[in-house]
Amino acid sequence: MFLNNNIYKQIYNKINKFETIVIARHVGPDPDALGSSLGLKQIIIDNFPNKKVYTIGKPAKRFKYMGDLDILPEDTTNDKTLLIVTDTPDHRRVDGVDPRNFVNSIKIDHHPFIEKTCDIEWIDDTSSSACQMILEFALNLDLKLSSEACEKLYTGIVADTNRFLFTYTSVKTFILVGKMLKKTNIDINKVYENLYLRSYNEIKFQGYMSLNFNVTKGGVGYIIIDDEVLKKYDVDPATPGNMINNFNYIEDFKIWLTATLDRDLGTYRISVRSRGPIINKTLEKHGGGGHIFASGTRLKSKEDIMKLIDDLNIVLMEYEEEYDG
Ligand SMILES: [Mn+2]
Repeated sequence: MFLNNNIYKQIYNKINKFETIVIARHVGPDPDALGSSLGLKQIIIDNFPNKKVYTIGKPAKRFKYMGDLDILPEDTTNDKTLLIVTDTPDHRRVDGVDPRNFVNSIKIDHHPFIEKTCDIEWIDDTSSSACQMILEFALNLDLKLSSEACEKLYTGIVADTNRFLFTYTSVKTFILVGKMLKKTNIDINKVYENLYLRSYNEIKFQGYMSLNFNVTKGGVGYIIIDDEVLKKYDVDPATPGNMINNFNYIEDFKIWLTATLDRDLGTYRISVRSRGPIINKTLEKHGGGGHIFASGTRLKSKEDIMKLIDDLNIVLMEYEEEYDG
């Protein structure tokens, strides 16, 4: 059920040794990135009240309820600081620091391995979320778990598993969450309200998306959204990508994507999901990456988007051939 104690103890001993700890996660944070970094900070503070812990990275307005982020004091020196990176497989995507500049660093991540960036790495791509790994770590070492920490971790687990729906949801997920709920009295309804309360505008926009998906012959569903549409429905460029899981279990889509123009950055934000074919390798070829069934990237033009769709069509065709054979 659990790993050999080694990795938990290794991480614990490192945390124990340092007075100043910086926790970072990926750019464009989601609830798992925020929950794992802020939840780990809370666990460290609850168990080591004298340590200074900073959770860094650009905040996301949408997830403000998850907690405030810190600004790194200017006198922080890399050799006297322990860096912990959660939910991020490579140095490029770490928000706010370059992990390669730290002598002492730990990575806790559930993405497929891309590169070694930290001194100690705990990677488990069978884990539903980085938050699940933080919970596993804390429960296994019998650390003090406050409801404040657990609310953050539960939020990340629920978000990354899409309410325990995705295939990464395992017996281990349920056991860890069960133990956590037994130990603390977190208000799960509050978590759901924070995660799922939305404006009627967003629902109207979802209606627009439902009516405007294109489907390739092979079965790749896609929608390209320009900024006039975003303005019309008063939603931001992150919204379509955040809504992509609402288009799961549609018979006609085996792979589906949203491409949204982010006028400020001058690029399209691409989010892709799959109900079978492995897509992260294809997204890596197009400058992005992620999980085997959930990936993303940024692309410059509609031509680049169509090239990606062509590649996804091929992936889907190969998958169907294998499946039929
Ligand atoms: Mn995650």
